Amino acid sequence: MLRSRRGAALTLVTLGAVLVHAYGAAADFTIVQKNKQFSVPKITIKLGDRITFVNGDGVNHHVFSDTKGAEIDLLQRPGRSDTVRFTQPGTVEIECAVHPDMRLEVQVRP
Ligand SMILES: [Cu+2]
Repeated sequence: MLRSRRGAALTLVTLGAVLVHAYGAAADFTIVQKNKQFSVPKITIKLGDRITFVNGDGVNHHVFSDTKGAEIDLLQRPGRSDTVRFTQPGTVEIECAVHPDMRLEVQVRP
């Protein structure tokens, strides 16, 4: 009995360590939409990191991604911010449905 309980506890600790390894060091980044552009054209992050998209313009933006498995759909009035966590490694192409010239490439490293 004691042995199985200890085994269960060890499993929990191991699971916790795996989760901490996956997301514990997650970083937060901010991308601002200003003058109808993303603040950078390209950003490299790690799996589990978050990006907060801030509409710093006086017009609406409709930030979206059709990248499979990493779809985003953010309709943003001026001043609005939304945070997205990236949980799939690879390249995520982000655009604005209102302004076709707005493009952002997010590289998510495993
Ligand atoms: Cu826009």
